[in-house]
Amino acid sequence: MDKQDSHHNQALLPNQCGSSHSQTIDAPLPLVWSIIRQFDNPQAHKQFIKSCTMRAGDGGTAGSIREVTVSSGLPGSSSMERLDKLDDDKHVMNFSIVGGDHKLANYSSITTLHKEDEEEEKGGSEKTVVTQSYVVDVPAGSSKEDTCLFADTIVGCNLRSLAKVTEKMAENSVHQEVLVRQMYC
Ligand code: A8S
Repeated sequence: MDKQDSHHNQALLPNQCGSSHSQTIDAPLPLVWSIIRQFDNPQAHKQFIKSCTMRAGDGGTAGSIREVTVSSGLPGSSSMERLDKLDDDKHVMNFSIVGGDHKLANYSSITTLHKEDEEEEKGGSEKTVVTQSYVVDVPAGSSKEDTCLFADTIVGCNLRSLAKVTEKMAENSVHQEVLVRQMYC
């Protein structure tokens, strides 16, 4: 078991639900991390975000608070979110929802990155595994299944969007290198 997996073993209270998602991305870890770590710019990889405004801190330190507004058509419209942890060495980021106009009370999410172990292709592309898990209260009148299904759908969309964005960036930087080599070698 990987050391980082311990981050994803969050204890659940009886009125809570949660789950964990992993996504393998065909892009190097530093690139993926550079996108994830931008607490003040979640729209760089998340879907459904209309705007993000910092309400406290600069987004680079724990305690920073952002207010996001989301696309219409979703059950919520805005969310106040606090950065709990941003570890540039271990590649761990942790945030909690602390308010807003939606049903995800006490939502807390943790994202960790690690390099995919692949011995096969040396000099080939580097892959990154992103694991994101969350815990959230089940609202009165709702079931665990429905609450998790909703959060899982959003988390899944966001992870696929992160993969798409960073894979495109990785691909472009390879093209760039080829161009530079063609010009100078
Ligand atoms: C995240 C995860 C989630 C965000 C949810 C689950 C949310 O931003 C959206 C719609 C809602 O109704 C709730 O990592 C809320 O952001 C997209 C506004 C919180």
